[in-house]
Amino acid sequence: MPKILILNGPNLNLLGARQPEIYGRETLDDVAAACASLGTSLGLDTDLRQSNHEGQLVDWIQEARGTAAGIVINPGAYTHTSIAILDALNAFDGPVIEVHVSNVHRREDFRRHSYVSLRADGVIAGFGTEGYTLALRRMASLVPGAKPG
Ligand code: CA2
Repeated sequence: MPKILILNGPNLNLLGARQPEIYGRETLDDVAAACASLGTSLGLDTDLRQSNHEGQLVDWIQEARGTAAGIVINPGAYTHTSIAILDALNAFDGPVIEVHVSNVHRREDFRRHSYVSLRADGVIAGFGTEGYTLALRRMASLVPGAKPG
């Protein structure tokens, strides 16, 4: 089955633990389980990872060349700062979907700019953690060998 790498940046390990009014009550483990289950019905293997370190995220994106068919990424605050993550994504050939749990356009101005959006094939924001499964459904339409619903 084609593999989709689901990457998460800094502080997203705190999902479900703090600020539920912004980020909801689901944990990243809940997201991983929901993606794995949906992935099975879509014919996609999923691999969800989180790191607080920019270089680790860059390493995983580089590793995805040749091992993953697509990347779903919530880069956390690196969304707004990281040219390194943008460069790494530009070296990846498959589809890239950017996810934000919160509606970044209804928050501080600095959250409205995303380096990653310069590369992303699509952006999902403000749908809570459901954004990850929505991204996976879109991946099933974009990746050869999947079973779109
Ligand atoms: O809305 C998103 O998904 C963000 O990518 C989350 C980032 C933020 O810097 C982006 O602007 C938008 C922050 C992730 C922090 O996650 C937490 C989750 C629960 C509690 C505290 C932080």
